[in-house]
Amino acid sequence: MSLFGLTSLSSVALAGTTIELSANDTMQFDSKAFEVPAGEEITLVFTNKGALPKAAMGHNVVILKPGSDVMGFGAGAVAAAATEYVPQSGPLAEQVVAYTKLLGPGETDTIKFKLDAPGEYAFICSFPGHYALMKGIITAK
Ligand SMILES: [Cu+2]
Repeated sequence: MSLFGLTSLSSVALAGTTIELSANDTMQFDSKAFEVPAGEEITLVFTNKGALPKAAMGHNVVILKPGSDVMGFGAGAVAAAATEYVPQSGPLAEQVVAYTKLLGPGETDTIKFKLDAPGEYAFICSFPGHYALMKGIITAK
């Protein structure tokens, strides 16, 4: 293989897959469906583009395992206020694959994770009352 070929391959591998997602003051994610390669590192860059205070309109991204009870998780996560509405123990915590910080206006958080098995991974904002509108699917293939 040529030197050029090797260089190209390594730059592709280093780049990985990056997902950019934002949320706003009307309780909406700007995208609700992503497709990513299973088993590879995914970088998620999440931004809260709103202006309302975090206590009133905070947003996060919580990625759940395939088959999770998304509505049940959203309802139960309300009790985890001390950990930014992401349960850290028990059956709800076991459904979590990855999550961002809870963001106030203008804030960004970047996380890296892998979705090892092909499947449909739901993502939601777990701020109280947001999960009914703020949800989507990441499909790993
Ligand atoms: Cu939200």
